[in-house]
Amino acid sequence: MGGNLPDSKEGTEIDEQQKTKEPPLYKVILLNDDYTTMDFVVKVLEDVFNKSSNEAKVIMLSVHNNGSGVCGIYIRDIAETKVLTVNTLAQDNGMPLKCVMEEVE
Ligand code: TYC
Repeated sequence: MGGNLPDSKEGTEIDEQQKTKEPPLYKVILLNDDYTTMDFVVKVLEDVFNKSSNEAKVIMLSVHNNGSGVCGIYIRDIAETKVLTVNTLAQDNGMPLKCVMEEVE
């Protein structure tokens, strides 16, 4: 394997690159709406994304002012669980809050 490529020795550079390749990462994004309360969004950021009270308020206000905002970056399984947790919490509490994920470029 990898024998005919110039400047590579079998079992060295190319194999190492394949072995150490990082998994894809996903941004978890909160979307703004007109009805979810600010307190609910802050609590979600604290409880689901482990943000401090201050960080949670800054992120919530950024989403409120800009339409969306990144709450964290995770491997796919973790990102999917965060999105499901937020959307389920929102539904259970009668809030229209939506959370989505997007692969990091
Ligand atoms: N815009 C909402 C309000 O004025 C607050 C809000 C912030 C809603 C962030 C969703 O992701 C959100 N009550």
